[in-house]
Amino acid sequence: MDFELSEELQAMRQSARDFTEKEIVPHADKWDEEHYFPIEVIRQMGELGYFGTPFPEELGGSAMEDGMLAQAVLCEEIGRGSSSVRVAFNTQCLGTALSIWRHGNEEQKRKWIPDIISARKIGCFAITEPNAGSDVLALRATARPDGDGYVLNGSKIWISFASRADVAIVYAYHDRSAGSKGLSAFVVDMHSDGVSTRDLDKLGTRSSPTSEISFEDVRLPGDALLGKLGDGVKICFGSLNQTRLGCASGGVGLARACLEAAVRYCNEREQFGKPVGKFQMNQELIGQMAAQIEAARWLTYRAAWQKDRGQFGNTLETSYAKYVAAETAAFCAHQAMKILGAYGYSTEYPLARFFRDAVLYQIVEGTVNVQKMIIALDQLGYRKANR
Ligand code: GRA
Repeated sequence: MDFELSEELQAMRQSARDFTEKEIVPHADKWDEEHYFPIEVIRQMGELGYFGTPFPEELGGSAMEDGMLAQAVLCEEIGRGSSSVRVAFNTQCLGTALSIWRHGNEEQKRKWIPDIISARKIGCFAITEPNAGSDVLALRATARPDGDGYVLNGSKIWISFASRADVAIVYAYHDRSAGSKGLSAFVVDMHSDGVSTRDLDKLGTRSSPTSEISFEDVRLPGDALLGKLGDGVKICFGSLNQTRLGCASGGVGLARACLEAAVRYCNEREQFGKPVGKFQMNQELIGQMAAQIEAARWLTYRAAWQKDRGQFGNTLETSYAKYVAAETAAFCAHQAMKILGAYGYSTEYPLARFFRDAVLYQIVEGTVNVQKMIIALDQLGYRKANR
């Protein structure tokens, strides 16, 4: 066991930290207020290789042995600056390019991966529907086999980046009568006829567009199918198991931003003749926040480290990380708010944004309750999480 990041990863972490300070932190509040999607920053991250760490060089990646750990490290740094921008790790790597890499054929890999991980093309993945949130298999979209290809119909909701996306991984039933074996995954060109989107407003992460998608008789070529017909469940749950890592890392980043804001305030603000950090009630909050962030980060690193050893099916350990990180983000946002008081509640300072964004981590990519259920069913011996 080695608790040290490699020198290469330490350097990457520092460069992502510098990038976040320079390109994200000064603008994140304004972007959020204006619902502005900073696509140019995401393209820059793509050029810097942030989304390509686990991929081979011939596909434009950097083929790092610890490429998934690198995703966790980079995503935490970006998430510290903006929970909206960190979504890009899921749309450009963990939920899109990585699924194509793990399940696609050579032609699909060459066609899509270099453009997605460089962010020349924006990606998204579309699982959730109005009536299928936690209950994934209740989704209703269909991709009816037709000649050489398929005809896609249905609607998706809460899909990050969909309205700006060039490509989507879409989950739809090719045969509803076959139950879970009738679900398939498709790589869909979002500029196809019959695709339309509508942006949805939300409490937080407002510079990450979130949309409904409508697919109306969209003709998909035969090579849109990812893996084999019926591989949809495997690809979908496999992909969620990677995007949950992105959420966990983002949650750790956000929690850190809250801690940093609280520490700064504790040292600067004086009441009753001394800095408020001298009061034990605030020390208790700082101590709890710092310890929980450490715990969440190590769970996240462990899950990433397993994936780097080929254990992409580590649902249990990924759920531990996602669950603890989501609760830590919410906890730290709340505790920091207690410390900053009116300066936290004011929209002139970033803590109000962190507070709104923290809620997201408890909802997306499998709610906190879904993570606890996965863990509990495994513990009770009812359903093994890693399969
Ligand atoms: O027996 P069977 O043939 O029916 O197959 C079952 C099982 O073997 C079936 O799925 C199979 N399966 C798998 N197959 C291959 C399950 N896991 C795997 C796997 N890893 N590989 C049904 O399985 P089940 O265990 O009976 O599942 P369930 O009870 O239907 O559901 C379990 C559970 C609730 C945990 C699951 O559905 C789940 O994880 N739900 C949460 C969904 C979720 O995370 N949604 C997030 C959507 S994406 C998102 O939020 C992003 C938004 C923002 C953004 O775009 O960034």
